[in-house]
Amino acid sequence: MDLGVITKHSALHAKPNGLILQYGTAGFRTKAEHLDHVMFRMGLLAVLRSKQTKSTIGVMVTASHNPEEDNGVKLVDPLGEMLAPSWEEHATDLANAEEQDMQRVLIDISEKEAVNLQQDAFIVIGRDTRPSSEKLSQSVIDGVTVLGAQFHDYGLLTTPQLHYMVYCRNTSGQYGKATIEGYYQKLSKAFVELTKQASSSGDKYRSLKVDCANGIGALKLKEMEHYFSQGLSIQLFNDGTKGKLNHFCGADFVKSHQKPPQGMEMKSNERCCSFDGDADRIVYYYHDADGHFHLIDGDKIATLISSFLKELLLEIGESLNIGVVQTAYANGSSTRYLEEIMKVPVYCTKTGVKHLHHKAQEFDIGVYFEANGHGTVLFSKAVEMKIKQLTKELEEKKRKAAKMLENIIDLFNQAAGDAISDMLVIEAILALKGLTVQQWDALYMDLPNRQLKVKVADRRVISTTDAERQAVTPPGLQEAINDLVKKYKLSRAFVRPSGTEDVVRVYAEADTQESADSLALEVSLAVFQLAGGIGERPQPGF
Ligand code: NG1
Ligand code: ZN
Repeated sequence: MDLGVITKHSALHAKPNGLILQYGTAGFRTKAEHLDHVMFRMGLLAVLRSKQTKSTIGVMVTASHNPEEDNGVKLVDPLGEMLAPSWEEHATDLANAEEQDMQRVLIDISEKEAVNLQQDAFIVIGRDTRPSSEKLSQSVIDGVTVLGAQFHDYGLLTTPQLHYMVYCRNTSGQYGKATIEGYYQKLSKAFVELTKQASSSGDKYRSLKVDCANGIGALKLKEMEHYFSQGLSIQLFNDGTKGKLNHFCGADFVKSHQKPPQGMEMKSNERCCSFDGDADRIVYYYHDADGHFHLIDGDKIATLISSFLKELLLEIGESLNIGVVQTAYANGSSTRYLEEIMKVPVYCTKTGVKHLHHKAQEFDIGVYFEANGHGTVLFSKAVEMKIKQLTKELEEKKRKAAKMLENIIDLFNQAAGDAISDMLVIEAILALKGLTVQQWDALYMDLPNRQLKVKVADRRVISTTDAERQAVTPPGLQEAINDLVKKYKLSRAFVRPSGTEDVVRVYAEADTQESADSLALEVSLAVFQLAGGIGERPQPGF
């Protein structure tokens, strides 16, 4: 390491005095104008991680569903996974080091992690469509080159596409080609093969309306559309030509407001979906004939997918170990349906896909989705090999099912939750089963629920256990929640500090919307009182 050169370049990406940031659930995220030094330093850190793992490391510049003014950055580990926890700490230390301490922190990390500085390093970089992203990704590149590493800048990519590139490069092309065409070809080939099997009982003409949150998803779907147009026709809305990123649109808006995005023309019973700003989340929805809005969230996506996978496994006569992973935000009805009706084991982890991803790896087939629509399905290597084998061995009918499974394995992004890949799987399953969006929705009825945010002086006063379903501190809070929950039917509530916003999140569900709203408000007031609320007290009316 040429420390002199690093110091000189670092001064061009000076850290604002006193600014402290945390590598959170999804990397660093804040106002774009505060992130230049973080980008430079994450470029440096990515190089160290690459040298240590002797693998390609990814750096993605995005703030997902946050407002356009924000930005963020996260590192992608060798198999397309989120950064290892010890390195998240290094990221936080490095981002927060004052200018004069930066060198020492870099050396400390290298020593602690036994990084061989002579080792070659390779970094791949992607960015979303935010106005600030191009310049910020240049700062990442500055950090990478100062440490003498090689890199490839993919430019505009969805977050899951960058994960895909990292995964491909570290498996010597076995997973797929590490190019944008490679991604399009792999997914659309599997999709077209899969949907060819659909009988004519389904909708003859498969079409879907997609709200792209005015983000990167629009660009990439436009590029990809003609690869899969045989199986599906899509109509894009909020494609970034007019509106602002994530503003009154996108998966996060639709899920949290439980209403359609602006800028989308919905007719009754038409199947619609929304991506978020970096296209790693997807939710579906429709208006019924009475004009009522129906949301089909990540839980119902997981249910559709796991029931289809179970059917295929039954068909080929394989009893593989399949598990569904959720978080505390999963609707109670979905958990009950999966466990009691479908007889699939369900596991709950802490919020944040890295926790779900990790748990899902324990199964032959691990289906994981956050309620907000972020998820995928992981297949163990052994299962993948076995299915490949079965496509050659079995008798006709079974072979067909095995072939479908093989296509599904190819279609799911094994490196990360991916709105494009999830959309294609869902569309294929609906076509194969001849299901309408209403029939899918009718699998079970969601329990009415409400999510609220409470501002407190320091959200770290709240600590939790049992996959965030119980508050350990501050004292008395869990008891208060327990008492409130008892007042309502089919009720459940929990609170946790957000990993991406400076707020405490409150979740409540109950038998009616009024009860869920009222429980959420009462729990918010308890948080406000017992956890140091600031500003206005939580008020009724959402
Ligand atoms: P936080 O802010 O920690 O609740 C949110 C989402 C997560 C995850 C991350 C990363 C909810 C309730 N929380 O985390 O599920 O997606 O953002 O983007 O949806
Ligand atoms: Zn996202």
